[in-house]
Amino acid sequence: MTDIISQRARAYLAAWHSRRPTLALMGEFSSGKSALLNCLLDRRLLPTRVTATDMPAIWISHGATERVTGLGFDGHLVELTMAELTEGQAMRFLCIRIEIDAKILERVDIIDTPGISDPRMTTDIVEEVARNVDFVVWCSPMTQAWRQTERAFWKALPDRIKLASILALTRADLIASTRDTDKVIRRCTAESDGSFSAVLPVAAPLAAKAKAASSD
Ligand SMILES: Nc1nc2c(ncn2[C@@H]2O[C@H](COP(=O)(O)OP(=O)(O)O)[C@@H](O)[C@H]2O)c(=O)[nH]1
Ligand SMILES: [Mg+2]
Repeated sequence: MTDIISQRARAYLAAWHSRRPTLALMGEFSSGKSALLNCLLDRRLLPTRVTATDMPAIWISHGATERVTGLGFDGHLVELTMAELTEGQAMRFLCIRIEIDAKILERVDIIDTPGISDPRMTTDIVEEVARNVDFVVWCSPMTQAWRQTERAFWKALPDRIKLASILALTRADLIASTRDTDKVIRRCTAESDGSFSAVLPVAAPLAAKAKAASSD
């Protein structure tokens, strides 16, 4: 399915981009994007799954009251509820905008993008988002990090955003020794030609546990 992104839809995305610095979570499906997002927001906003998820780009912004809006490929806006999002309605839209009251969103908008290797999804929206975004946190599972498909997609993105971006090596908790962790970090730093500002291990379950312990 390849829907054409209309000029009107593009104009909405550009207007949203101009409001705050924006960070996009990118990577293949099941690379830990939504798990990391939930950590950053300190709540379980989006589902995390092993299989490809039926979700378009999700744009999360600060808002005092919760509001969910779908942006159609033709540029029309539809008010939605969170319940409708989980009912598979989301795929009718190019992008879903969620406004919620989370601390981090006072500083930065966060976009959770569809996995680049999901055969059912077009990567048009990921490329469209990349055009305006300020920086990317590229998620790649540490157990099979920085594959050829990821490298090719990354290479094609604008240089402007690359140097401010981070390679997050997710599922770091599944690597047994720090020696092995260091080895993967070194390999990924070399194979990304130093194009990221940092290559960092990320362990979503440990982050969630640490947060829970600090708020006890
Ligand atoms: N052990 C471990 N599992 C993770 C981590 N991050 C994500 N996962 C799991 O990996 C699967 C895919 O994660 P998800 O966030 O949905 O990936 P997405 O498709 O990129 O959004 C889920 O089963 C998550 O629970 C992590 O840091 N450690
Ligand atoms: Mg996801």
